[in-house]
Amino acid sequence: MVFGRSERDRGPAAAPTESAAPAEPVTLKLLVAGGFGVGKTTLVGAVSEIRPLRTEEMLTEAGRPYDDTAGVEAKSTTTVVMDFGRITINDDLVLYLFGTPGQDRFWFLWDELAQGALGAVVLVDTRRLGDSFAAVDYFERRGIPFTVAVNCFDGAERHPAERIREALDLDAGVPVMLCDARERDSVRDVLISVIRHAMRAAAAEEAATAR
Ligand SMILES: Nc1nc2c(ncn2[C@@H]2O[C@H](COP(=O)(O)OP(=O)(O)O)[C@@H](O)[C@H]2O)c(=O)[nH]1
Ligand SMILES: [Mg+2]
Repeated sequence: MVFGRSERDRGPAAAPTESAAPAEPVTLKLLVAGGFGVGKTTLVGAVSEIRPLRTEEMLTEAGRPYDDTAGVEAKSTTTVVMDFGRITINDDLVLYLFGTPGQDRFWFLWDELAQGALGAVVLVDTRRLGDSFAAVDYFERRGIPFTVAVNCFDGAERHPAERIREALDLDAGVPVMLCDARERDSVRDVLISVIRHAMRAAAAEEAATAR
């Protein structure tokens, strides 16, 4: 897949430290993952400057046995392939967001989406925490840096970030934030956290290999 970085021909996962042509912003790719109905499509839509490209389909009767809508009764569409959006952080940095499909039967698409990604957001809903285990596991296994963002749904009990960290058995370095996937500034903070975390992880890796 070639998005954003295609014109520059700088290869996948262009690091922000690489010198880009003057006045050309660096483009980075981030993934947005998490369980079904956790707010991925909402998050991408809240920050995207372009009309988010969505491949939503009405949940069909045929899909019902597979699409676990328990607890998300209001949800009538599902993202079949992915959400796609863009946000300009500043003159030097543009992010492309890819929302991963939430349903288990689309796991085969993840490896394709993950190519060249700098990092990821794992969105969680505290009422259905287990639904995001698979996403945490996926990024841990592949060494892709991620921030866990708790989407604070109305009516959901608020838990301190440390409780979420314990429940998801996260490494101490993984940032955990509370957010509102509908709010642009809130989502922006989460995305900046992913970038900072990914840069720290890259620096730590570099230091380790230099030893
Ligand atoms: N109250 C509230 N509702 C939300 C929030 N984020 C998403 N929703 C709603 O939850 C439902 C599922 O969100 P969606 O973005 O489609 O989830 P996805 O399956 O992860 O893409 C939709 O009806 C959203 O409007 C939030 O932060 N607060
Ligand atoms: Mg969706």
